[in-house]
Amino acid sequence: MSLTLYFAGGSCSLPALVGLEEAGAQFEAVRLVLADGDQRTPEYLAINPRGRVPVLALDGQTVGENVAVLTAIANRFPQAKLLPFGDEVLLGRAYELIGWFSSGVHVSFAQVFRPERFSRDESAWPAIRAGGRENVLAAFTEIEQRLQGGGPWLLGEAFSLVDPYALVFHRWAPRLEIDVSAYPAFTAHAQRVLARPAVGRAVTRESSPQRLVVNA
Ligand SMILES: N[C@@H](CCC(=O)N[C@@H](CS)C(=O)NCC(=O)O)C(=O)O
Repeated sequence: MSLTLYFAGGSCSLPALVGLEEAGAQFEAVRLVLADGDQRTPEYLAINPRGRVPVLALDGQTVGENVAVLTAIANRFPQAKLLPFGDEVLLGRAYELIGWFSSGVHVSFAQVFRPERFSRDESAWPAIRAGGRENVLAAFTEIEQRLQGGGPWLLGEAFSLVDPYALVFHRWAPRLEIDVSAYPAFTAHAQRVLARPAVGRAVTRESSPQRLVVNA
């Protein structure tokens, strides 16, 4: 069964890339450059009409959205223990966090990065941005408190794909001029995630030359 991950550097596709690297999977990694609009090309819109990453193709059958992509990867490689299948409380917590990251924390960042998605009225954008930033700060406080209450990983003793997903937001903090030193447990967690060899390989892939061929 062939596996292809469509991803972009610095984006929310990082946990999917980490999952494949943690599992030692054989896969093709196709890098998009969002700043160049690769996600809006007809070639990519045929893969994901929403024009977003990540997308995982399993034998050419595509799955989008982090919650689904991460589930598919964890399910494919059970020996890698990427999600705590078999422990209903921990699994519930994993999906609670993945759901919140995808539909809450990510959306708060989008309010700051892409206010035009929330209102066509440009005069509303400063308020949308300000509200998004406040929501991100509240989310960082919650993540900080969770990690101070128990660790070293977000689900406790065991690493899971929730951890590199949280790293995505820590990496975006400077773009909102958030001082991460105010979140010491979250910052230590980000460093712990980055120290994993598989995460190092995923980060290296983020700047690999291979990319979706546009207008070739
Ligand atoms: N809800 C989606 C969000 C995916 C998403 O927005 N991805 C961003 C990268 S972080 C993207 O592809 N952006 C391209 C664009 O907005 O044009 C998920 O969790 O997978």
